[in-house]
Amino acid sequence: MEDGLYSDVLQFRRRGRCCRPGVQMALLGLVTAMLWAGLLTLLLLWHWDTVQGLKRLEDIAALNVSQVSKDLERHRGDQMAQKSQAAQMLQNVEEIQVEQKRMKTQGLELSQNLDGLQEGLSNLKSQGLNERRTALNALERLWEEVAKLWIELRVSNGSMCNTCPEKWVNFQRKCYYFGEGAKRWIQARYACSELQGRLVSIHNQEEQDFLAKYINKKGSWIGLRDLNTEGEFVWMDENPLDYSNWRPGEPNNGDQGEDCVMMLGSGQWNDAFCNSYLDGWVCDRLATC
Ligand code: MMA
Ligand code: CA
Repeated sequence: MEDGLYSDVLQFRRRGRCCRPGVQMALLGLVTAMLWAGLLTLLLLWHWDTVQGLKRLEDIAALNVSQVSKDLERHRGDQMAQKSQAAQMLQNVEEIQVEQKRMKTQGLELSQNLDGLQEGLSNLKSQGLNERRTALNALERLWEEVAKLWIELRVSNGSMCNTCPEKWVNFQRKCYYFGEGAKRWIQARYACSELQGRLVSIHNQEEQDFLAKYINKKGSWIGLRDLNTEGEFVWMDENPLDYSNWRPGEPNNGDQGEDCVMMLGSGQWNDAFCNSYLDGWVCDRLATC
């Protein structure tokens, strides 16, 4: 039974060489065909694998692309919303800036108005105070005139009207106090007011002669000064300077500026530095009936 291909192979094994040349060729062709078939199968398998892989990759890529495009779409939407939000915010900021500017101008106007009002108020206040002071002065002078008239009336009815408080000296219708103790002019003025009197005003020669008799020999402050306008002397009783008894050469407004008047020991007057301390000062007030 050793015929055909099998017997050829057996013969090839036994003899070390193979069969007939036709069989040899057929064998070779068969082997070659099998090899090709194997190779082709391998190639097909490999191709199939690759195709499958590519398909998978394509699917993944398509998925990714759709995901990315979705993201992109969403992102675009977000961006648009942000853009419109930003535009809205910009508009709001602009509106706020305009409002801020308007408020600033309004604030400035208000503060200017307030300044004006405050100035007006303080003007009114000082005007009111001035008017009050003037009215009080006028009233005081009026009272003084009434008191003088009253005294004259009483004298004409036979009253003496020469009563003075203790330590005060009477002359005609007035009382005089000859104060002693070093004082500046302003301190002397205050001392007289504490005694319900005023630094003395002198209006005639008789009064001057009376005072000269009692006057402190070292000098005394009297109620005359030119504090507000240089050379314009004013009496404390506000009556005009209708009489004077200056020492020759006075008033000279000496070197430091002399705005207050003193009576020298001789009885003559001299303008002196208001802050000088004088040992004497003379007050007056109306006598009573
Ligand atoms: C003093 C002083 C002045 C006055 C002169 C006069 C030196 O100054 O009392 O008020 O005018 O004397 O010589
Ligand atoms: Ca003088």
